[in-house]
Amino acid sequence: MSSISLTRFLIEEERAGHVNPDLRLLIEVVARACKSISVAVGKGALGGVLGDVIASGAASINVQGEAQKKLDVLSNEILLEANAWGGHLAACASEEMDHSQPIPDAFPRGAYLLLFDPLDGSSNIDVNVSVGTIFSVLRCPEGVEQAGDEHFLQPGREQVAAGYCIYGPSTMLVLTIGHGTHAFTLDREQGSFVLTQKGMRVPEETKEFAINVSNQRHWEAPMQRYVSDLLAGKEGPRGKDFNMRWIASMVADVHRILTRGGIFIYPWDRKDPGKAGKLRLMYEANPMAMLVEQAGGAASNGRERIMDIAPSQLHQRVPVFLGSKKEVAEATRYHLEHD
Ligand code: AHM
Ligand code: MG
Repeated sequence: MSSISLTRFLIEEERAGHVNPDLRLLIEVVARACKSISVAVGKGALGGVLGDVIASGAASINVQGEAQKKLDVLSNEILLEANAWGGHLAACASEEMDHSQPIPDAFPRGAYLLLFDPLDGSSNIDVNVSVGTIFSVLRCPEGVEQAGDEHFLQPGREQVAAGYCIYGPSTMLVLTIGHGTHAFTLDREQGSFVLTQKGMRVPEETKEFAINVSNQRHWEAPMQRYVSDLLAGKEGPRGKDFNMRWIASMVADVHRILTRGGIFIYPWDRKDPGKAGKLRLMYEANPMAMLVEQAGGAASNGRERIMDIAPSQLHQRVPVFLGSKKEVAEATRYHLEHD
């Protein structure tokens, strides 16, 4: 059978009533922007894009309090520029920008809101390890003339599409429009994404976990107990040995989990209690939660379903437990039993 491009896949989904032309166009534009980011990432040192952004002799710090990489800024610009003129969006919000940005007056405004982490895992860029772009699409509430931050504050279950693009040995786009999670691989010669896995499934059980264990002393009690039971292996209460992986690029860790199962955890920790963990609800946790749930997995903050959390701030942080359904339920049980 001939290969199925992203364009053909989306047109067939439109015929099936799963997507409308505006959302289809939006996804195509995001995919096109990801191809440009993939080219920039792929050039590495030859493109002069590695390292931090330096302004007035010091590293430039973003709204998250983190040093910005040149590729963070470039990827953000690529996504904003690509999405400005299509007429399908009302506004964009990004990990790299303090506030959401409405579509410029020069262009027509559409019905959707786009959120993105333009280059997730960017601490890995300079060491040539996989990074990625994460995105989430919401509907702009009806009757809103000029969308602002408050219009983005919708629970994750309201997402109409979510995905990521991983820039690894191959570039892959993993997408959901609420009818399964599907993977496309970039054919670099043709310049198009080709469907390579329809209906990804996360195995319900796992023997693999992903966590930055260097933070262990800062975790709360049920988290300490959960991980020490995993580490106890066959001899412990879990009765089996677990393996551990941590890439420190959420996109790459989640991609592994969508491919072969596992649990990914970035828990709440005491280091910075006000921040509730490191990862951001709106453009990291929610889109990954939708992708994982659509593949038969689960996503929790340790107590409740991530996609049921009502956000109060655009850059809000949240503890994240996602992946194999039974293991996420197990980690959640440790927390609920403790409360
Ligand atoms: P970023 O969006 O600034 O790149 O931060 C998010 C990343 C995730 O991709 C990854 O899971 C996590 O930070 C790694 O954190 P740590 O450095 O604590 O291992
Ligand atoms: Mg990120």
